Amino acid sequence: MTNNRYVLNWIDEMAALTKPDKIVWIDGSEEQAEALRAEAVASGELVKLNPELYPNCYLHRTAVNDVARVEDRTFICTTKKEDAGNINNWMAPAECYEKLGKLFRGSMVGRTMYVIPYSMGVPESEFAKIGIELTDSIYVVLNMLIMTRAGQHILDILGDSPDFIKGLHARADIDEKNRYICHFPEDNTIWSVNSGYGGNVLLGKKCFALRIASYLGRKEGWMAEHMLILGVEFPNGEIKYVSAAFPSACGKTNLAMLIPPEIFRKKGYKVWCVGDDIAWLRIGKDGRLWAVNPENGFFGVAPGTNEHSNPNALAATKKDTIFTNVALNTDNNTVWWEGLDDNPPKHCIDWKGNVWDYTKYDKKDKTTCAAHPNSRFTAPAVNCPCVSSEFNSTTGVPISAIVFGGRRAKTAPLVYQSFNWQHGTFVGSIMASETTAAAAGAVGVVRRDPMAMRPFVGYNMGDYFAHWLAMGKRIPNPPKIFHVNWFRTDSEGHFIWPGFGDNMRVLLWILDRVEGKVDAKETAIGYVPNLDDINIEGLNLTKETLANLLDVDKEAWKQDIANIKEFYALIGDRVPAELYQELEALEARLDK
Ligand code: OXD
Ligand code: MN
Repeated sequence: MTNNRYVLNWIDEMAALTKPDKIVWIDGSEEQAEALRAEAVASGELVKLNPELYPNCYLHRTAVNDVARVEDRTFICTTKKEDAGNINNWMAPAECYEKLGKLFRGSMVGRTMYVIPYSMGVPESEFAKIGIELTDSIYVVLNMLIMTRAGQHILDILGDSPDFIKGLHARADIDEKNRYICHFPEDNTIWSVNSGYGGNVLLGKKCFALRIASYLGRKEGWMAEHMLILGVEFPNGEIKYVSAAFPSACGKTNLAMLIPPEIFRKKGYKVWCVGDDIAWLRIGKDGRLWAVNPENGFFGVAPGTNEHSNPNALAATKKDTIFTNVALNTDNNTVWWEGLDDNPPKHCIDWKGNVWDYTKYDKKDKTTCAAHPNSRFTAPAVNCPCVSSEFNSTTGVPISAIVFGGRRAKTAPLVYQSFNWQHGTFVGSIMASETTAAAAGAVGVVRRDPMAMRPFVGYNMGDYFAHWLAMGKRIPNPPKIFHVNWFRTDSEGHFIWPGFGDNMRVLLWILDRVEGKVDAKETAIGYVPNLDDINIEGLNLTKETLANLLDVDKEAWKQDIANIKEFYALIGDRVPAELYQELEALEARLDK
């Protein structure tokens, strides 16, 4: 425990509000975690899986109304509305404390309040930041023990300092009409109520490591980004690191754990995963940008994860993992999800807890799914066969390239390089994804998602762009910035690029560019590869098809411009003038 009066006073205050029957401090020991697992199994909160096939693995089902992050119920509570900006929902702090205070009041009567001291980042590292989460959910405790570094040692490191993020979570009634995920960046505080779903309640993740951290990063001169971090190892043993931002459902975890195609593996190329979701970046003493993954585990989407798409992620889930909302195979007490294999279990309980009839399963109809489409695994990073040896490094890894990406059927080529940091910031600011025929709803609807941070920036998006520009001026040796699009389609709507492991071919071009090893073609949008510089050996893809993948369709881009202008206008008057200059320059180049 601790004598830290800031911690103790705050816990007293929160306990007086929520009125738990008892308070339990999470010490990080295996004995305590095991006792909590047993308690959760006894109460039905967790199902223990087959200990031979899935040692120390558990299944949890959330309420059916509580299966995803809730952007419309997520608020940034700054004193001034304009500091939260137009893209975020805003509530005045006093109003929000009052409103949520009513929901928290007495919410833990008859329950236990768990105190979880945790660090985002290796605690000994300069990057690290401490948080304490108070929660009435054992599921949250056990997930936080996987996703963060948690326990008594964090309190010891905190000592008497008031410098920690205060997180309060109560399940309350899981009432979706009163569900709130609220951030008070000026008070280092997060309040989350009426949810039990990971993204809303594991407060170290999106709430702290992105929303609060992005605010702190701006104040303190560093960056918190929705980025994976990977290392490409060359046959000579040298490793170059890349960070990449993609909107949800664009294969971030798959890219982070990529297995190179055989022709590259044979030559000795490897890919190492440092992180699959969040990067904290700081300028190093050597003038480069260095990154750490502040998390300690993966909270990955299960459906679609299989031996082909991501064997590394699958391997990571084979022990010490908590599954959420996947299906339970009752023949052998294991888990299943759509896309794991083509053998749906004959005897199965679906994610809602009902008996599931595999004969009624229709791949095209999501309502017949056994696992929820957003079902998850929470797995320790150390379980991943390709986890980087730098995963626990206190200094992080030096980033050579930043990659932005989206899901665009026509507009964006397979890959292009920005002209410089300012232009690269512009490229990130106009990131977008389109809905495809595979998803329900209208096809081709563009959602702008700057740097994949639209749901995660803890302040005004215009100020966030300005922070990117300001960082660029301060980094003596900045990474080069690229954009990729794995999702270009042909006239029949089929994906042209094979993706997955073959994305290695694009990563290698990117790193060749960083090293100045290859020239490129200057186009209106940036530098595009010369045809011979992307290795397509062993691929069933002609040079002509590659040319199509790399083609810049000026008309499609001109149509995009109007949409970008509308989006900038929506963000409002804090969009930096430099980005409007980049937009004008792009328009002029397209008209040439
Ligand atoms: C996530 C997300 O859960 O981005 O990582 O939605
Ligand atoms: Mn994410």
